[in-house]
Amino acid sequence: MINDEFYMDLALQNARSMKGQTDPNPLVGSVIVNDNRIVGVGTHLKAGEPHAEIHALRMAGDKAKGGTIYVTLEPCSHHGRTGPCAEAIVQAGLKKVVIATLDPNPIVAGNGVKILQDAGIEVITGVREQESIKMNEVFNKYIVKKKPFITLKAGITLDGKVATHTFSSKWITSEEARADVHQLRSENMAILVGINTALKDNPALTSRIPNGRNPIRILMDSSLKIPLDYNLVSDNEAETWIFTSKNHDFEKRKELENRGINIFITNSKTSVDPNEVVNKLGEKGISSLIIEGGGNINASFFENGLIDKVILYIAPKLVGGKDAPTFLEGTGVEEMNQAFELEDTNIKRIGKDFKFIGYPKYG
Ligand code: AOF
Ligand code: ZN
Repeated sequence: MINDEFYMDLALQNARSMKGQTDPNPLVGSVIVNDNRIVGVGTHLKAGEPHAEIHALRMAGDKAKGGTIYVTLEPCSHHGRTGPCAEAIVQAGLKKVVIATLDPNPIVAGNGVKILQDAGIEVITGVREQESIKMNEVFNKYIVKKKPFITLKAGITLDGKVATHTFSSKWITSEEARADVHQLRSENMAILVGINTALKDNPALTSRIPNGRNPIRILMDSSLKIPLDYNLVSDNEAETWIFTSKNHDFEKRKELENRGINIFITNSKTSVDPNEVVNKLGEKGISSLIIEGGGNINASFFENGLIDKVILYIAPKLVGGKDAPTFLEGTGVEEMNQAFELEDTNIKRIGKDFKFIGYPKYG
């Protein structure tokens, strides 16, 4: 049936297909309907470019007048890199605006709706609200906290291992699951590993799929142990930023900087505090980050309450061995009732493997 949900679904679907190319801006879609006909469709494509509503209004031209516009996010009210969409909607003579969810951006948050209502336009909010909120989980966190939305990703066996006791790890999951990981990388602005993983695997951390976008590679390396011929610092495939401690190797730092590697010196003399890394990335405009680090890095992000989402690719394999590394190490919690619980969970088959998604519940 053609109803508000039908048009909002269309706007949501268009918005979703831009995943990975609008950040740090949100995914936003818009549809204009007049006399039961779609007269304009618009989707936000890239930060700095016109917002979804503007594309739709341009397509509709005169046919927007007296019509209804569907938008997955409250039209903006501010003069940013582009003009306020709420005013453009008023000017175009729309009669009704249907919104999925309000914009959490503090400079908009309800002001867009106010502009529309003050101009006498009928405004309906909450159509497909949960879908829109979920679609913009990254933006919703970043715009309020100015910190990246952090996804912990690991490919594991059924017994939670990331390698055998001899450290053999290629490959745990199937090709299909690995392709999905490359998609995930291209949807995130940055990807982080610790020096132990870098030394063990010499990863490139690039997105090897057609049209894949490489995230910025973040390495936590307190003494700058990364060998100069390793991929992260020699392949020039993507930017690499290294977070180190005050007591790093100064000569090595110069060599790395000469190669265009960005070095951030954190406050500790011996280690790198994940909180400092995350705060700095937020300041630098990084809205999404995947952690693909070994068990200790993963544990330290978890223990600091920094993980927003967990994605596990689980291969139906068992390797056993008490010394085989798992994806979450550190000391671990003491009592079962202190376990990190995941909620809003979902699991689906992907090739021979399973993709598990869950959101840690803190506190
Ligand atoms: C909309 N429609 O399609 C988008 C919106 O830097 P600017 O000017 O692009 O502004 C970015 C902010 O505008 C962003 O943080 C969010 O609040 C809103 N994004 N709003 O009405 C859109 N992309
Ligand atoms: Zn706008």
